[in-house]
Amino acid sequence: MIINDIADRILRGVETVQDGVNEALFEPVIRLGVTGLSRAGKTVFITSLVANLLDRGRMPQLGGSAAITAAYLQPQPDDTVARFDYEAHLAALTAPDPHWPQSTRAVSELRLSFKVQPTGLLGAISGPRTVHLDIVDYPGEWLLDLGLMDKSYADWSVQALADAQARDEGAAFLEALGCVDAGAPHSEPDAKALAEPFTAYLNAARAAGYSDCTPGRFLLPGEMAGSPVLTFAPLPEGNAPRGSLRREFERRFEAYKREVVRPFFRDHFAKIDRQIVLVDALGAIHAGPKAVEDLRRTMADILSAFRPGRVGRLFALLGQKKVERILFAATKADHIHHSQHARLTAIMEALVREARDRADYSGAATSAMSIAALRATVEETRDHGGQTLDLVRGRVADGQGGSKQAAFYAGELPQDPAHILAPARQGATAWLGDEYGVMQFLPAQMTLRPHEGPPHIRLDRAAEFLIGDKL
Ligand SMILES: Nc1nc2c(ncn2[C@@H]2O[C@H](COP(=O)(O)OP(=O)(O)O)[C@@H](O)[C@H]2O)c(=O)[nH]1
Ligand SMILES: [Mg+2]
Repeated sequence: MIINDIADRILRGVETVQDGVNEALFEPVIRLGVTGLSRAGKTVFITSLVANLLDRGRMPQLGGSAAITAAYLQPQPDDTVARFDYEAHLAALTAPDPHWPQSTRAVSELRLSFKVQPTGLLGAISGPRTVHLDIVDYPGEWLLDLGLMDKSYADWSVQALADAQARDEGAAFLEALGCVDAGAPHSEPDAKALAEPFTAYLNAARAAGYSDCTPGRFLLPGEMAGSPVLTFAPLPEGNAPRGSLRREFERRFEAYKREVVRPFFRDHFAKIDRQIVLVDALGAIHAGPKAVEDLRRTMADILSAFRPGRVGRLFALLGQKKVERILFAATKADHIHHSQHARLTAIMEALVREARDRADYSGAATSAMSIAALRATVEETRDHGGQTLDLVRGRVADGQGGSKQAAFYAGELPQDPAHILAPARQGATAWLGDEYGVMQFLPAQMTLRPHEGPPHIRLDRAAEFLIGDKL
């Protein structure tokens, strides 16, 4: 263990020195983390961002883009991380019958390189320089796991059981809990009899719109499915004699932190310079006040993962870059008419402000925006019983394998974000008055002109915030 650690540090040390030299002297590297819970829109975001950085005709707000003379894909620096399958995802979105890309559930990476012609005095004396953008896609579920690092099994159990009690989806797991004596000697069937309903509960809670469903790897197990490190559950306080189920679960919880959370931190999270967190805020609003309240809590958890002091304390040995900018972006803004965008942004801003306060966060610059990585709708205004309604129209599945056009009114977001956030905090179970809908649009058919990427909403502003200063 210790020898491993030292070897690890030496390796990283070497790497860091090299990185440092490369960056200072030759070619700066920006590592952009893209995260969000599953289905938040990471894959679509990266695909459209890359397409729009390669062909910059739709990126007027990316200030530095004027200086970019060329952009191209290159082999990524990390040989053991999956490559983000950009070509396949773009082909899905731009096919004659476009469809959303397949969902992916692990880390992937892509390197985009720019030739940038410096302007002004520097431009006159130096040639173009190269800037690398390494985009790293990782599940938000893993990010939330970082919060487990400073929790003991007992602390985590208290919180996890309270969550299960507060959510309807927790009932079956709590019932199973009543049937097992955790102080009795551990047997694997007993362990499974708890871990299985617990995992099912986490998945159901996630599907119902709850954001905080740790441990995240229970939702996205990959090749660890069925292993002991994913076969445990929270237990109420009680005696834990040697060899008991409680003792074994505690041990597995510690193994989860050591074998799952820590490597993620070291190999991916610690190297990020800039971060975008994609949030399906419209989806949470649609799911109801409890989901919004959960999102509010989760955003504070996410920010505290980036808190410099905290990470320093826990992982001082592992080396951590300072994240300089974090953007919280409400995705899928093409589901609502642009007259509502400012309101959606205001809700995101309120959430971020609260998260900063709650997490007592001072560090990276943070910002909030509403974006659509891929615009799938057009806007339309219709008369409806003497009232004008601002709608969006797009392709939806017709239920027979084909598609048809449908217009949709999502409901009106309140001018004052408090009208969403306050009832959520006060434990309301449904919105008063307006209900908010979400529709599943398919990507629109598109014909791209030369030098233009796919249509989007404010993707250029997002890019400007994240990397504009480095171009
Ligand atoms: N209308 C619209 N839908 C989107 C957009 N981005 C994502 N989606 C929807 O969200 C789903 C999940 O997106 P994906 O990028 O796969 O999410 P990931 O799990 O975070 O990688 C897609 O299949 C689309 O249905 C967008 O910009 N506009
Ligand atoms: Mg994905």
